[in-house]
Amino acid sequence: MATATVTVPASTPAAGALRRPRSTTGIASWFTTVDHKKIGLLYGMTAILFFVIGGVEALLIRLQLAAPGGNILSAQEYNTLFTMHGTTMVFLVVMPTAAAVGNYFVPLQIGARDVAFPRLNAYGYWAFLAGGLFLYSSFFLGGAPDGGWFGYANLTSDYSFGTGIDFWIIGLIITGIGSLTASLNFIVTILNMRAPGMTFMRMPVFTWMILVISFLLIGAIPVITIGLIELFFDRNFGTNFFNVVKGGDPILWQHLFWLFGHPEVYILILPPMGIVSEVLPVFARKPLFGYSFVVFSGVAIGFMGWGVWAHHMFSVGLGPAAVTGFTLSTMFIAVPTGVKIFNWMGTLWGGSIRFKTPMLFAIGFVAMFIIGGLSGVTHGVSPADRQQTDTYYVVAHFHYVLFGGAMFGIFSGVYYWFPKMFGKLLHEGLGKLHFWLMFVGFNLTFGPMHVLGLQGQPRRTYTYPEGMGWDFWNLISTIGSFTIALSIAVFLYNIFRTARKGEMASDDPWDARTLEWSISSPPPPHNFDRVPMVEARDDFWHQKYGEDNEGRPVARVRGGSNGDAPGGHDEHIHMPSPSYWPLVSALGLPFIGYGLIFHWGWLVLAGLLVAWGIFAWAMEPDVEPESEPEPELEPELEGVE
Ligand code: HEM
Ligand SMILES: [Cu+2]
Repeated sequence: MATATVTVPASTPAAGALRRPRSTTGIASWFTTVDHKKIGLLYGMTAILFFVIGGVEALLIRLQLAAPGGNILSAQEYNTLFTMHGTTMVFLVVMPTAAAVGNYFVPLQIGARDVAFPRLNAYGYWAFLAGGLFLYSSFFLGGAPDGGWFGYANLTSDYSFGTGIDFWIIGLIITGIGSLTASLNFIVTILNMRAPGMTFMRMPVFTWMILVISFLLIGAIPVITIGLIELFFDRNFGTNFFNVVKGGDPILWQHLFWLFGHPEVYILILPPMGIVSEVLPVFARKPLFGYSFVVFSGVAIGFMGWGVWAHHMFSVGLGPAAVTGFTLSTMFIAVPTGVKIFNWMGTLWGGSIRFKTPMLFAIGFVAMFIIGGLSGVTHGVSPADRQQTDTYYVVAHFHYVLFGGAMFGIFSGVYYWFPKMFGKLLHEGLGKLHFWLMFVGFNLTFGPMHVLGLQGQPRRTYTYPEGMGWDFWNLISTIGSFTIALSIAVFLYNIFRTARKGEMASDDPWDARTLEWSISSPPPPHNFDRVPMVEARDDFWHQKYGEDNEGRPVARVRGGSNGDAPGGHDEHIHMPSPSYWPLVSALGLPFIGYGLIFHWGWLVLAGLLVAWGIFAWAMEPDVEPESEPEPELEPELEGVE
């Protein structure tokens, strides 16, 4: 096997810059990695941790509401818990999960060796982690935020005390920096680093959805960041953006938040929709029905999602013209969503379906999302929304789309891609147990909330009196939430058991369709020994199967995966090198935050720290990681590290 030759750029390290770490193995390598696969795993593990934390917060809320007159939590504790639960699930679980799966699989799906900006990619992860830890440090530094996940001003400006809301503001700004850098990376990678022949209309749907949400993030994060900065100024520097007494306008905050917030819900749901569009064809053994319709309805949702934000404000008095306009735009956006659902049904229709765990979660996604979508349409009818807004009917709606939708889709992806990432299959029996416990638990938790909401139970209210007729369904809902918890325990046990004694997986255990299955499980650090030449949509499927006269797949004779591919290795394989500086630079962000909230000294220190990291990052030389075969260097370069 020919060894790859690698040229080392003739730059010499700047004085004072740390020599770049070379090792890509061992614990330390996780802090310096710029490998998209490892960064994907870091995002994934962190998101699972925050999911468990957000889940425990939800269980405490449900315990408090299990019966009238609950006294497990005080009103203040209850406010803090639903604020942290909602904020955690949205910003620290569902959003980073898209970054996790996107980081690991987008380069593999388009035939690339890494993302366009590997160090910026690492920086994005560390900024996300720094923002999450910063937010949670508020529990130990004066109290966590209590103003709800959408932090309406003036509640969060004039009527909230302590520093909790400041932590919420700065924490979201820091995670926002992480989201922006990740999005920039995805856009440049997907537009510039596709393998030859990987045209846009051959790109897997999941990669398409990551492209759409990356543009949504580039548009939406600045909007919320402006609002957050204005809110911080109102709280700390005496400005009056939202102070109506001084000529400000609290409704401005709502416009800013939901102009971000509604595209945000598509940022949450489009990646799981992309995952489901990958899983359904594989387990129905049929190509995705209406591929281009699924892709372009996602793009359409990306555009239309900017025109509906005020449907969250039907009750604030925008006036009949505005309310009518947003009612219509909200109805219209149901159309591209519906198109996707019918195309998924079309994919299942007539397929030879294998009910493996990834497929169960994908079908669960479609079913639960339809329920969430339909209640969403009822919210769009503005007079009806007057009855529904701020009640448990709304809580039911967004859990059907964000849990029944997003989380079910995410779990489908975990069971589907786990063997590719780790070379082992999650236990199928435990997977099915996880699915059914979660499916039943989920519907027991959130189904009754539709009834409670229409019976008038308000959200965000820490207790309720007897005699309201809400007791039975609240108890059922709480039992349901603990059933969900049990299902998650089964899932975590499955991971633990598989790590210890799981069944080994082949490179293509599901007989799948896309490029990531054409290489080994787990993939080598450089992904592809030879950059693939793509000739069709579902290229890997067409590498494996031709068609007989009736269009039925006929297996082709092929070599093994990757290394056995005809033609072996590419001559030259350049891989990005590990670096400390993304971590160091990101670490400075929370210090700035603490400096702003408590003391100016901190700010100076943190500023220095950040500045230093970026300088060294820019100046550090480009060297090859240790894992690469030793290059035959040109003699005159000997001894230059
Ligand atoms: C693990 C199971 C879960 C349970 C039992 C649960 C339960 C609840 C409950 C009872 C509330 C309402 C609190 C109130 O208004 O009084 C709530 C709020 C919320 N939940 Fe969940 N939830 C779960 C998972 C999720 C997931 C996966 C998401 C996904 C993004 C999510 C997002 C939210 C949001 C955004 C709020 C609104 C918080 C606020 O009002 O500020 N939840 N949850
Ligand atoms: Cu909305």
